Amino acid sequence: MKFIINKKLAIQLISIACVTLIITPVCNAVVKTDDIKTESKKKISGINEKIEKFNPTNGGTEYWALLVAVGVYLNHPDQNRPSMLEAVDNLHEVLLDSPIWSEDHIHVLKGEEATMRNLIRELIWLILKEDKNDMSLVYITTHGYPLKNEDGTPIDFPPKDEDDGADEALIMYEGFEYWYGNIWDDLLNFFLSLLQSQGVCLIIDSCFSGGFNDDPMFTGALFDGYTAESFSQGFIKEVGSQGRVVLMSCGEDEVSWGSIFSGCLTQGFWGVADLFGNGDGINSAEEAFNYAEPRVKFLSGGYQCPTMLDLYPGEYPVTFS
Ligand SMILES: [Ca+2]
Ligand SMILES: [Ca+2]
Ligand SMILES: [Ca+2]
Ligand SMILES: [Ca+2]
Repeated sequence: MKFIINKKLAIQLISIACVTLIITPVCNAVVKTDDIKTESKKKISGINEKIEKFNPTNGGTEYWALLVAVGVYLNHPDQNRPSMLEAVDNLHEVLLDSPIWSEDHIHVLKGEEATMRNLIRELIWLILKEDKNDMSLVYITTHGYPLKNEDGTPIDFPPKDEDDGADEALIMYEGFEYWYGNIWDDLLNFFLSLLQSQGVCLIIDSCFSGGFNDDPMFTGALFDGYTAESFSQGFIKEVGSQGRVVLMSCGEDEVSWGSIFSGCLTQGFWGVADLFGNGDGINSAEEAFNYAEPRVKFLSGGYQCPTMLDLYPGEYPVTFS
């Protein structure tokens, strides 16, 4: 089991262990964790087999990631959130600790570089790189908000898909200055739907992130008669049937506090998710969410309830313990 970590992660893990002791409804939580660790170690012999199965150089499955943290905002320093920049670095580091990830398959966009223009450019990079036996992960953390007119009425751009009448948007570096500096859920979904990957994991840590629970496009009745090609004018190849899992830091009508959700997920991907999960040596997106959800609720005093849309068959592997 790969337990090479930096001090920051060690501190976070210790913190989460303390929280676990508080909120786990059993008094022998430490003993239980040790037992799970022992059990998990026994399975290390089988880990090579699993790595082989997901090995990019073996089965042709490559793992691609686009990690985005805005965290600073043009002419609006009061909105800056340094924790977002730390969160993306920690996630990046944890992914690289796992043998299925390589540096040249991960692009990180952060701070002043995290403009709308660069986001689109990087999404196109991802679309051009991946293919249908690959896995793609997109992580975005920034401020979020529901789209509204000046008079406060909600805006739902086509497709009209909002029960609450408002699409959700994410603020990029220039987004507090220029409305076109932001990306809304339909547009992000459009780009993600162009991915051929067999598995797509989208993680959003922002206020109102629960609104990013959209089904992939080009598969529902709404788009019958259309193909990705007719939208993109030949820009992209065919779109495969995509299994998607979306991890969102809160509900559609809630705010997110700090980077609690990102921190818990990253601890999960570091190895804790599988310890609290099925112990098969793989930290899946679903396990990381199940680990993070109660802890985020607790740490936010119940005001932040993470949500998940799981359209991925089985569990989406993110890292190996
Ligand atoms: Ca919409
Ligand atoms: Ca909405
Ligand atoms: Ca939405
Ligand atoms: Ca697992």
